[in-house]
Amino acid sequence: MSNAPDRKTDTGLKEKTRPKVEKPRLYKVLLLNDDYTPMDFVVHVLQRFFNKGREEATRIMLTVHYKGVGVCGVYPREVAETKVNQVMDLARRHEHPLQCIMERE
Ligand code: TYC
Repeated sequence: MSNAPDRKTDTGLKEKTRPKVEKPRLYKVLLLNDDYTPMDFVVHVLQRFFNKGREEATRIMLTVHYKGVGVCGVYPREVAETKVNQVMDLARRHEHPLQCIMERE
């Protein structure tokens, strides 16, 4: 919010144009419900790729199961893309129809 020099990024050098430090645009990674992917598999995915503990992973899985969609996490674009690809790849290899998508915050 403040325009004061940032303690961590100010180089102390005199510059005519300040180097622009862009805050990365963030993307939500979402899981979509389906009728066939086993609940245990979804919990495993949330633990493995989204660093959730068993309890939170189960809570997110049940949100998706009952509401149709749920947020796994929020990340910069490349990180979100990697996670979507990891989930889709594992689901494909296990022949589950699980869908994982990303959406601008
Ligand atoms: N609806 C699935 C079932 O009853 C479980 C499920 C949860 C599937 C979340 C996908 O993203 C999902 N086995």
